[in-house]
Amino acid sequence: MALLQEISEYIQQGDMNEVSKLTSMALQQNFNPQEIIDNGLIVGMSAIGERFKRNEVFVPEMLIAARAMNKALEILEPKMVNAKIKKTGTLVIGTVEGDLHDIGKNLIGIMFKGAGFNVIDLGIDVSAERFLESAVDHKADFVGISALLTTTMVNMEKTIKELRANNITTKVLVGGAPLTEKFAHEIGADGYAPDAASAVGVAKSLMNSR
Ligand code: B1M
Repeated sequence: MALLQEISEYIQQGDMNEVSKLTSMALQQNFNPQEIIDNGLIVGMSAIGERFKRNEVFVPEMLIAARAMNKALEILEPKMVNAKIKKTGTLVIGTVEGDLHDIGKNLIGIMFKGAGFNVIDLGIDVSAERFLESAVDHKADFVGISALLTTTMVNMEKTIKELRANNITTKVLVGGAPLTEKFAHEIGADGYAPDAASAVGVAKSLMNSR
């Protein structure tokens, strides 16, 4: 079986040890980290999501798959981040209140670190007040908010309102599978990125438009 396909299979089985071993092996075989993420890890996560929808697997299986993917990202991160790049700005990022999904948010964080940003990761289930506090404390250039549920994406607007009510003009970038550009615009976000590959580009174009 091809290596990336094998990674996807072990993600679905939630086998963290095999996923870690094969991810390291793929790096040794000169696979590009992005290729490992897109064609191995994310393929596996999407497959488990589909199986969840069909009631073939349940929350615990999704949880162990996520744990395996986060472990693989830890292995890939040093290859994607060049510590010598001059710092270009600060991003405060978190998953919105009520939402526990962190893989997409972690990937966005890695991409921003890779592009030379200082990244403050507030984790999951982050309240509007915590986003505000951290944006002020770190003089953030960007606040990044991630949501994976249709039931939690509405909480993004609450965060943006909290920032604006306190006269924080920091650019807000939103993303996550259920979002659309139209929704992002409606809730007052400055930018929307559909995936990790485009998020840094969106942020940079917002910086240039200041
Ligand atoms: Co959940 N879950 N989950 N889950 N889960 C989904 C999201 C779901 C689509 C599964 C399904 O039904 N097919 C569904 C949501 C349906 C909906 O609302 N539209 C769902 C559900 C229903 C639930 C629960 C309600 C299940 C339950 O309890 N009955 C529950 C909710 C808990 C909560 O959050 N309050 C739940 C729980 C969980 C686990 C905790 C078990 C686990 C998460 C663990 C973790 O993250 N550490 C989990 C998982 C793993 C998934 C799936 C399988 C995988 C998510 C993932 O990591 N994808 C997911 C199905 C799927 O996605 N196909 C599913 C890989 C990741 C790289 O992609 O996060 O989309 P993603 O990130 C992308 C883009 O969205 C974008 O870039 C990223 C990289 O390209 N992006 C941004 C993300 N954030 C961004 C921010 C940006 C810009 C771009 O700017 C700031």
